[in-house]
Amino acid sequence: MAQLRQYSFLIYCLVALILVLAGGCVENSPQEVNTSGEATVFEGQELTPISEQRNNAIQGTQYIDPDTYELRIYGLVDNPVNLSYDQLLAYPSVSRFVRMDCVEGWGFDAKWTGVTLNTLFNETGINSSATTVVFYCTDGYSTSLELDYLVDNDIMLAYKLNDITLPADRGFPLQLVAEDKYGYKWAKWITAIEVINEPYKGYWESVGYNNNADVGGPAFERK
Ligand SMILES: Nc1nc2c(c(=O)[nH]1)N[C@H]1C(S)=C(S)[C@@H](COP(=O)(O)O)O[C@H]1N2
Ligand SMILES: [Mo]
Repeated sequence: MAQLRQYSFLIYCLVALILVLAGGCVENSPQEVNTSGEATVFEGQELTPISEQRNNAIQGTQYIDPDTYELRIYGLVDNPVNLSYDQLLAYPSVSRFVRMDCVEGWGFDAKWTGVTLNTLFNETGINSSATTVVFYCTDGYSTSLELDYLVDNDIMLAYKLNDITLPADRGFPLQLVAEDKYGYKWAKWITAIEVINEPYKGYWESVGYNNNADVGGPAFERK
């Protein structure tokens, strides 16, 4: 009888120990955010604080009302769509550590959260003749990328930066996270996405910037 009591006491101790250890594990994960709730580390990599990230815009900051905002996807698709801000947020989200490099030589490391174009293209369907995707923005800016690049790299439209809702000067509601491409492919304040079947030169590309825009590659198109 005494032996049985001893035995159950041992089990009790073991369970208590497991609970304490499990609790410790949860508490062990550090608070990797700053005072404004901004993420400072993601996947073990240090993030540039938003306050230290530069920005660039041809016409200054655009202010978009999320209540009336619509993202239109049209062109060589089976079902054109108009998506509200809330609809965009309702899709499954992805988060990634991605560095942005402007062709002028500055850049920053950030955590980006958003919806992938593949998720949206899954909804619209894509015509088999499509080759190119054009992004149009409220400031008159535009740029394009090859469909294969966007699909193969599962490129996202970000609505959060370092866990913070994308600030107005950074492209609210959406900035394209064009991984491994120069900053001028990272369209901000996107309101329309057109799928076409020929090359397209955007704002900077039409004055000579390389339409390929691979980071590390030539900044200008060869004459
Ligand atoms: N709509 C719009 N998107 C834009 C631009 C712009 O002027 N208008 N500038 C581009 C350039 S040249 C760069 S380097 C990046 C800078 O992004 P950031 O302001 O978020 O740092 O935005 C790109 N996207
Ligand atoms: Mo840029």
